[in-house]
Amino acid sequence: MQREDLFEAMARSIIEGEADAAADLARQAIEAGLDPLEAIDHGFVPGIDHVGREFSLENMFLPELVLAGEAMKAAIAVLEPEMQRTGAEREIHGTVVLAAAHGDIHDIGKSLVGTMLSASGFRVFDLGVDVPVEAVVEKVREVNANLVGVSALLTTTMFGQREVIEALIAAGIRDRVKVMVGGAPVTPEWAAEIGADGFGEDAARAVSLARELVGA
Ligand code: HCB
Repeated sequence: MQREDLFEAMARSIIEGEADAAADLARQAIEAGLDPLEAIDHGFVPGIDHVGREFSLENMFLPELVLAGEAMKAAIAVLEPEMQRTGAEREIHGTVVLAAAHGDIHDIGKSLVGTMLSASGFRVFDLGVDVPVEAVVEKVREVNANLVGVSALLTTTMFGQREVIEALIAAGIRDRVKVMVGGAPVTPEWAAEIGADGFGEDAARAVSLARELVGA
């Protein structure tokens, strides 16, 4: 299959919520020697973005959103070991605590950022989704993290990113840790407004930002 056809089929597998087809196309991408992140960004992400748009226009509904999310995860599960393998580095650049803001259960993008960071030489502690602010602060202390990544996909949960920063300040450890934020509704302006150290537009940019923030 040609590259563009493969990308199109990937997007379609997500739109149709076909997890098996998505996983199969991910395997084809690996066999064709495609960069896994390129397959995600040019193949699968356009599919999930389409679903998001149709959902907001009420042309698609929650069950379709769920199926699309599952298909996305199936594709990433196939590509993940390949990302780890191709990015494997020995030197540890820093320790990152990752979390989806409290109230937010979207984990696809955050997990992708975690995979890419760990493949790029960061020790990653992914606390998962709907994470209370206190749990982030506690983990930062416990593992002596020098970077925190907070993901938010909802306009309502973005405020949780600000709360994490406020809690780090209240705990007296804000100066020891850099904070990067990301997620579909997040902008560089929002990051600046809440006092974050940076905004990661996608997984690749989150990795370069992380390196920059820890001076690696
Ligand atoms: Co969800 N959802 N959803 N959803 N969902 C969104 C986010 C909407 C924008 C769809 C829409 O209306 N257009 C919308 C939010 C609207 C808003 O707030 N303005 C929405 C809604 C409304 C909801 C529910 C409220 C629906 C309902 O129940 N009625 C509900 C909320 C549940 C909750 O969190 N409390 C809900 C549920 C779901 C699922 C469970 C069905 C499913 C998630 C499955 C899962 O994650 N396991 C889902 C999905 C799949 C989406 C869309 C379609 C895709 C999200 C996604 O995975 N994108 C999304 C629409 C969209 O964003 N296009 C829609 C792909 C990843 C790769 O991109 O942006 O997440 P990403 O991550 C990037 C990037 O942002 C950055 O790097 C990542 C990798 O490249 N990044 C970081 C992310 N985090 C970072 C942290 C850092 O430190 C640095 C960089």
